[in-house]
Amino acid sequence: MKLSVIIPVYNEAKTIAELIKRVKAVALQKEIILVDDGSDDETFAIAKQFEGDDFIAVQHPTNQGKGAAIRTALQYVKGDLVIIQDGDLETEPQDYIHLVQPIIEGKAKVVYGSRNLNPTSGNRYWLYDFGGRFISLWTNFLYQQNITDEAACYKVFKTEILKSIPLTYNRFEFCPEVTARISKLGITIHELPMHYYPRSFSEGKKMKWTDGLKAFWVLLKLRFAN
Ligand SMILES: Nc1nc2c(ncn2[C@@H]2O[C@H](COP(=O)(O)OP(=O)(O)OP(=O)(O)O)[C@@H](O)[C@H]2O)c(=O)[nH]1
Ligand SMILES: [Mg+2]
Repeated sequence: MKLSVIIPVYNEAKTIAELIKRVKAVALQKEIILVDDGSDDETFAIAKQFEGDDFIAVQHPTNQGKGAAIRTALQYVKGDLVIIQDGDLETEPQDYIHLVQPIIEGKAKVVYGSRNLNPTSGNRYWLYDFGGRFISLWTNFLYQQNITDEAACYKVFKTEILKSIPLTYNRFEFCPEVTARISKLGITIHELPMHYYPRSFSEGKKMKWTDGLKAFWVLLKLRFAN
């Protein structure tokens, strides 16, 4: 099975070269699709240098958001499975190898990484940690899932499933939207531990606490509407 790694990225010039090297080093059959989302820094120029058979980098002329970048990337996907990879160094791409296993073995259709199932995960800002756990409980309550980390970046899908659901939100609402729509298909989300090395705002973190409020609302809204 071939894995398509989608990297939606915005202003990550400091980390993107190292991240691409780490992703390329993962010993799986794969292709990498990077979408630069109108960065103001050198991210796209750096990414372009890695282009080759297994790697393409495309660019949005203006910043549209993570969800919009993932939608653009999906048009290029040719693999059987898709994983979302952030453009920073907070995660460990070698985790792909165990995250894809339940799908390859036919035991799951969707697998999420969980920072909370990994006791060695680094410490996050408490508000983000608490907010993330709360959003996971909210997901379980609304959608009868049993997950611990709804907002984790590593989400693996069978390509046909991800392509079959509408993705309508442009920004960080991608996570709650995809969780809600997958759940509404009756699919159980399988979770496995993932590594996490959190960065600070001064190191480039971009999510705001208000993105947590948006996630709360999107999960509620999509439970009852389309
Ligand atoms: N395409 C796109 N990606 C973005 C945008 N803003 C942030 N990103 C990317 O989204 C990813 C996640 O952003 P972060 O700020 O690191 O969020 P995070 O710290 O991983 O979030 P938590 O740890 O879950 O709180 C990074 O790879 C960013 O480059 C954007 O406007 N467009
Ligand atoms: Mg991050």
